[in-house]
Amino acid sequence: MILHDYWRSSAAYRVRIGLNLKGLAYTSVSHDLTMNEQRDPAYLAKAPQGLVPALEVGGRVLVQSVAILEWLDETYPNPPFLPVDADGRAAVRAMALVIAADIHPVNNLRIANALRSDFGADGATVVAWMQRWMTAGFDALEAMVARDGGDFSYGDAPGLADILLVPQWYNAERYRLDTTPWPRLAAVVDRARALPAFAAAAPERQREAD
Ligand SMILES: N[C@@H](CCC(=O)N[C@@H](CS)C(=O)NCC(=O)O)C(=O)O
Repeated sequence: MILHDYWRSSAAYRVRIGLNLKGLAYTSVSHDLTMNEQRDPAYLAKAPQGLVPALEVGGRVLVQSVAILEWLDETYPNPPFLPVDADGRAAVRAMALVIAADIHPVNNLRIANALRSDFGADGATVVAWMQRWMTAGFDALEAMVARDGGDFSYGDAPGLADILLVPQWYNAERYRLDTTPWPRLAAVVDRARALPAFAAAAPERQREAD
């Protein structure tokens, strides 16, 4: 498997965690987002949105981190990323979507660049924007994890919600968001980060990390 990757990409970080949890070996090909390498024509031919991650496997290119994680889970069922019951699956997918659909898309690099170039935002304004949407999402997630969580976001085993939470928490720390309002999320993140699959996927452990 070839993972089109970037050490600091939280969406790629999700897939690194997923691959590690499944015990799958992969080769990482880095696309430096600061150099706009994700827009290279050769990469666009594989991944038309020009975003990382993408996973090349068996002659196909899978894109969109959540779709890749669900494909991994369906293809390699153990350990599972989702609970067995429909209610549990809906709860975990809802947690994951708070991040994947409601926080990350408005905080992505291209959005930050557009705020600067098209709307004249300075660095402090961009950081305030990032923090605002992470705060809204984490407020909701804290309540969801209080209801359904245990050692991890849902129950006592790591799953899809944790795979998305840990990279988003990394972004929160990167943008200096005070995370003390979310003690349950913080506890889950600490527990997850202690697991080898999560630790090995961390941005600072990637070869290209500066
Ligand atoms: N929804 C996509 C988001 C992918 C995405 O936005 N990746 C970011 C890095 S975290 C990226 O490649 N950004 C480059 C850009 O905005 O030009 C997914 O989950 O895979």
